[in-house]
Amino acid sequence: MALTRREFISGTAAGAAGLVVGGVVGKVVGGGGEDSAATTGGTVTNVSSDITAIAEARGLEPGDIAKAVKTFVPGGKPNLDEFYVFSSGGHSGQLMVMGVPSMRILKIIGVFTPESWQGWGYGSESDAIFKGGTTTNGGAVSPSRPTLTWADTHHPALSETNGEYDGRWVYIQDRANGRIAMVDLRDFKTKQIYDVPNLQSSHGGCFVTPNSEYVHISTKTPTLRPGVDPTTALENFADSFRGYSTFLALNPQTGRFDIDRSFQVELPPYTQDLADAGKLLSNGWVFIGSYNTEMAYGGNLEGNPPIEVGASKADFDYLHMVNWKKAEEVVGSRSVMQNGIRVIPLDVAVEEGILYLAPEPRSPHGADVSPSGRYIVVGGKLDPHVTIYDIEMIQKAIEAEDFEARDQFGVPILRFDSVVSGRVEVGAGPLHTQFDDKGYGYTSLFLESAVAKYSLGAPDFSPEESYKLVDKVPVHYNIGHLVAMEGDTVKPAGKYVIALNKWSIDRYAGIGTLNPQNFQLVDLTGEKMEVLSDTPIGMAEPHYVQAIRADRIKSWDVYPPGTDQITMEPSTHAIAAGAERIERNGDTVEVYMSVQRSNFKPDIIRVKKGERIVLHLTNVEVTPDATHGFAVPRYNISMSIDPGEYARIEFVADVEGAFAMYCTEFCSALHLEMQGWIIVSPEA
Ligand code: RUQ
Ligand code: CUA
Repeated sequence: MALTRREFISGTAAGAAGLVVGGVVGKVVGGGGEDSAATTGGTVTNVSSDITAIAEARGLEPGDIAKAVKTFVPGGKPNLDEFYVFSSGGHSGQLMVMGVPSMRILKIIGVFTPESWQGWGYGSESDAIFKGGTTTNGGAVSPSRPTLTWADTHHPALSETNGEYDGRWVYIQDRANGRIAMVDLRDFKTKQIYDVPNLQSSHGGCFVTPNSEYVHISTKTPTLRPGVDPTTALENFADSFRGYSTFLALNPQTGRFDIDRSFQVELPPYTQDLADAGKLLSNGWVFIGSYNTEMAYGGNLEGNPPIEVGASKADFDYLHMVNWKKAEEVVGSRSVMQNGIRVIPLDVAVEEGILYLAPEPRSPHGADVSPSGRYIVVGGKLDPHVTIYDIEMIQKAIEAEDFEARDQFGVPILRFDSVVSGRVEVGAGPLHTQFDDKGYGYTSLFLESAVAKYSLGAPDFSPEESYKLVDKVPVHYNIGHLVAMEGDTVKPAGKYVIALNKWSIDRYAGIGTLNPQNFQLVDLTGEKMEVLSDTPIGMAEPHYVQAIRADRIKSWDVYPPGTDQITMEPSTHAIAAGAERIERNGDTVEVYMSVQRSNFKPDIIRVKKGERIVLHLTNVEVTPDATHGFAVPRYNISMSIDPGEYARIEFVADVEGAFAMYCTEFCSALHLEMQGWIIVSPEA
């Protein structure tokens, strides 16, 4: 039946398309109606059931079909992704979220680097987070490049309660600049970037203590001590530099850093590497690997050996053991303030029994604590073994003062034999270790490109069964980290390991000279480990990943009305529909704007050149996913206002003209019409 022109405009078509009709916001649902069952998770209609014929035609092996079925997650069945993976975004500065086993990328969260989809760093209050994340805490910043807008993110850490992930917050560190960021998992957005004092760079972070008391982050390359002239600092390395182990206290309600309760322990100027927080039996300790205890500083054009040669001279470097419970007791009376944080000096740390060392063989990397907290597994890049330290032996050795020596800074070095309970020959280039629910360790083998599986010690295995290599699976080139499901907690889930491979030569269709990284999903449920799938990661080099059971995350669908994304509280500047207005105060023009399908109200803002515009935008929608963008051409402004969200932007209208502001999300059939004007007239 044909509609009249009038009927068409006022009714049927508009309703189906989700327009605003008579003030009622229609909801856009599905869109395809009955005939789109195949895309909405209903009965599959068109796919031929002759699986073998399809496989043959595509050149697939029979085994590929089982792998496909094990990992396929059809649209509309999100619960088939049993785990979320939080992956570092490497030098993209971001954090990536994926589902497991589908390995589909769900989101790339803007953290240290501007991200225009989320309006992160393009004009909203997020600009203040970037600015606040660039201080002189970790050393001066070049005045010609005053805001740090990237990071080399390595190690994400999920918050924990009783040693299990609680799905509340995730932290991620910046290896390049010694910073750390906090992301709230209610909305999957960054809330805080903190420039950690005395850390120019960092590696031993982030790692959360079992009840999220602290998040740990320590130096990578040691930092120049305050007041030292850099000219001769390298030649006087031992006196000029120091490392720092940082315990950032977390606010138990908000997850944010509480600097007043935080502290650092000063460390020798070795290159401190990866760390891990103790748990259960080792709760109260943090373990940090190190290399370059030779303190080599290079100078290959000045007649010195290159750093990698100087740093590999000794057979052993030192595993650092930091007793943070002890540090907590003495920090009030025995610390000094240094760049805004309490620091326990190195000699005090030694005197108070806060810091110990133990030898670790041949270019160590990785220091991973087993679920019971008993074992600390260290890989030696130039040694085919993993070395397994036992906290019970460590504690006895400390009590008995069973030291082989002290280093040149006076730190006691425990005897290797009195703290190591086992070594397993796993293969070439062991790096990082993860754990399953049955007492096994899984270590990545960088040189061999494989994952090794082996038994740890008691209580899961008898002495005869302990420390035995039981399986190995080849992965693609150059695996760095790996992650097992909840493999950092006191109750790992087993099931899968993901291998994070650095190279992807020959794996994917050519995309020019820079290839993606390659994540391989490994099945742990069978008798032998088996690679199930490859996923290209075309966004820099992820290092570490944590995997959490999906049902632990309780994220919001929509914000409570008027929520400020930064504070996560309702903003006093948020408005309800109907309260839109423009207020003038001197040369400031404050605009209270509502945002909903399909308009901005007000949609015209008139100012004089040089006036300051403060825009308070409230998305007054309550429909999940009804996000609107807000972009202003030529002003470098891009914002995202999710349903219920309040967002604020302040800028000087310093360019004259008529600027067509518009919504960047295709939000409704009249999305294109969701636009307006900022008119900047010549100065009065
Ligand atoms: S580190 S593999 Cu931060 Cu091993 Cu990268
Ligand atoms: Cu709102 Cu497009």
